[in-house]
Amino acid sequence: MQPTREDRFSFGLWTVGWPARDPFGDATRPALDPVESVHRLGELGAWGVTFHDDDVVPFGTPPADRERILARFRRACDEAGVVVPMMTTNLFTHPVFKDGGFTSNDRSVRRFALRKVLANLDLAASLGASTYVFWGGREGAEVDQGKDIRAALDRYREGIDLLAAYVKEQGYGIRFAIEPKPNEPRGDILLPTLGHALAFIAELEHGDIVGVNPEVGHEQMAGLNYTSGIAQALWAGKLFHLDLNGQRGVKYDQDLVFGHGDLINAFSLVDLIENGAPGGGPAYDGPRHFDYKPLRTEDVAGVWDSAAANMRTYLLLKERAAAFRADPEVARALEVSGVADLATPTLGAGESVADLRAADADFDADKAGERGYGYVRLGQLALEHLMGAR
Ligand SMILES: [Mn+2]
Repeated sequence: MQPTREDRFSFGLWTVGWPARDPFGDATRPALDPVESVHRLGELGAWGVTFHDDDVVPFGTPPADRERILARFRRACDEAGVVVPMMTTNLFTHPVFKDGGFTSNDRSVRRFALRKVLANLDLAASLGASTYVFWGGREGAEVDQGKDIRAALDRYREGIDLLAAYVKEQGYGIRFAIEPKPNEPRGDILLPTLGHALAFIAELEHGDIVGVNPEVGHEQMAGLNYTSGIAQALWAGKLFHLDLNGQRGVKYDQDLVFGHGDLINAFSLVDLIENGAPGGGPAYDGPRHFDYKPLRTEDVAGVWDSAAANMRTYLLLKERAAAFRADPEVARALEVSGVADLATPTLGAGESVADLRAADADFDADKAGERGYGYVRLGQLALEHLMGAR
């Protein structure tokens, strides 16, 4: 179960680097040097690190210091054999962003936010990142009367389209991934779910290079099925990145270790992305990115234990999912449930509405209604493989 670079595991520097300050208490751990985090993650078997601009170069750093900090960081990545597959912007910590970045009611703030992203896009391209994430944690409101949501979506679209056009002009080869979240830190956040984000992307001028970065906990905070949402993102050709973690039900954003929440859903997720391509094999070949927080109760040794736990859980689920797929009893149960039958188009080739109306005269609704679909048996087989009982 030793992770390798081929597993494409990546971590946000803000995850292991979180000093565990929360709204009720002070930091319980020292701040980590990003250079140390790069080395430690590389030793644990991670393939990549990701970061917000301010995670590596603190907000307001003078240009000369910025270059020195970045040179040291690049050297650490080279030495550790770790790549930077994704980058993002912090448009939420500084007080200037309290009413949002792209959708602040203050136009001067919106213009500043765009300049901050532009600068970091240049850095992302120079570090070889191929994905740029947009999590709009402050793009939202608490007071319905205080935010014109239609105007906010106009400004959101204006911002994303401007930045996407810039990336195309520069030939950076970067794709954008929008990360939905229903609430926290704002009372209500724009693009609260994966579905809202997909609908927004369809309205963009440069939507061809814009997809989604769904996070386990964020969808589950809205009571939604993460695996099902990921399947729709794949169906739409928009799964550009994903954030793995754990969440236990509809409550604040827990950012638990992957699998330390809804484990059954984590199992179906790994099965989908590893084995869900038509005919089998991985349905998603992008980074397996962990966006979690080591518990506030952990010391620095516990931070690295928790980082390793994410990867180990993923690999165990991958192994269990392979066993599930290889089990002949599972194959029989899938057949009883008619899972593969859903791939057959409902109308035959060339069949018209008139043909449809005329056909199946002997269809007996009462008889068809008697069929059992055997889903409980299928679910139990999945559970037993997950538990190592088969
Ligand atoms: Mn989260």
